[in-house]
Amino acid sequence: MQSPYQAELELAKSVARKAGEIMRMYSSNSGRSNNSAAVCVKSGVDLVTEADTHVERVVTQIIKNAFPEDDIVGEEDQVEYPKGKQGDPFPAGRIWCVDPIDGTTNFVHNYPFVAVSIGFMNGCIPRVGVVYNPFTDCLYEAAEGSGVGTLLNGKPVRIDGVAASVEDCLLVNNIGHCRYDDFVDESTDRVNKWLRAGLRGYRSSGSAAQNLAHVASGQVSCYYEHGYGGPWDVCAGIVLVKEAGGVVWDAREDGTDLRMRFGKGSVCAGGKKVVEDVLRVAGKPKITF
Ligand code: LIP
Repeated sequence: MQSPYQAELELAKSVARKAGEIMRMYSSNSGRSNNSAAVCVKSGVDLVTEADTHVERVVTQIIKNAFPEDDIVGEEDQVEYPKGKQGDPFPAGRIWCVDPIDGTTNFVHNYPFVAVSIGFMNGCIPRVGVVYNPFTDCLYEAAEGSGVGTLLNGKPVRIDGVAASVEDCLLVNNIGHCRYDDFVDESTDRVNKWLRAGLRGYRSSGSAAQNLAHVASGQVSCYYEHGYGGPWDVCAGIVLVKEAGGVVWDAREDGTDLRMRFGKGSVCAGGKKVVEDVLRVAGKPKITF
């Protein structure tokens, strides 16, 4: 069986590998512990490098050449794209959602949780996802209706099918870029609650796309983030997790699939049972974006 989105999947994979070459080039040019890409601060602790904009330019050009009618949303704003305010739903057409370097802070520090994330959605639903980490050479791919689920370097993977509660859960939780008091307090209170409930293991990686890929392949049991940066962080990963047997819910609502919206969002992904328990222990977030 072939996915109805096979052409988009093939393009996403080749684009991701090209993006990876560029990322490695910036990284290997450096003799220092930090890589050679010039760094700018977008806001607060949110960084962007010349490598992010370079990768996004190349990726969007290749997609535009292959599918000239499609829209593209890229984190670094290199192209014309559908725009919306925080929380607005996406338009329903064919839209590519690209994060050229997810985990930019990690990239700057040569910390290897870094990935390019290429998602494709149609009718507001993510249909194709490719996440590629060029430093570990791991390529995760999935396309709706392919019949083969999620693949890691060509081999099928599944979510952690064992974890059912926080006590047997390896949880990855990013805290994002907000640094105001209420946000920091709410984020650390949540960590306290999980730990007091006997959480097996707590990790924080700095890359949403990498986290979703790790959930899809069962390398972590669950990923929670209240305040991820934007739809490009999660679009591809949603497909990876769902095709691997998991759920990707909006952490602000019970049992609701994460919808593709502009701006920051809130996510909890993993096997259904463990997601329910992680959300139960965390309680509802109060901060709104
Ligand atoms: C980052 C995410 C991370 C999240 C940050 C940010 P960037 O993306 O991957 O999970 O915590 O808020 O969105 O900025 O490195 O592409």
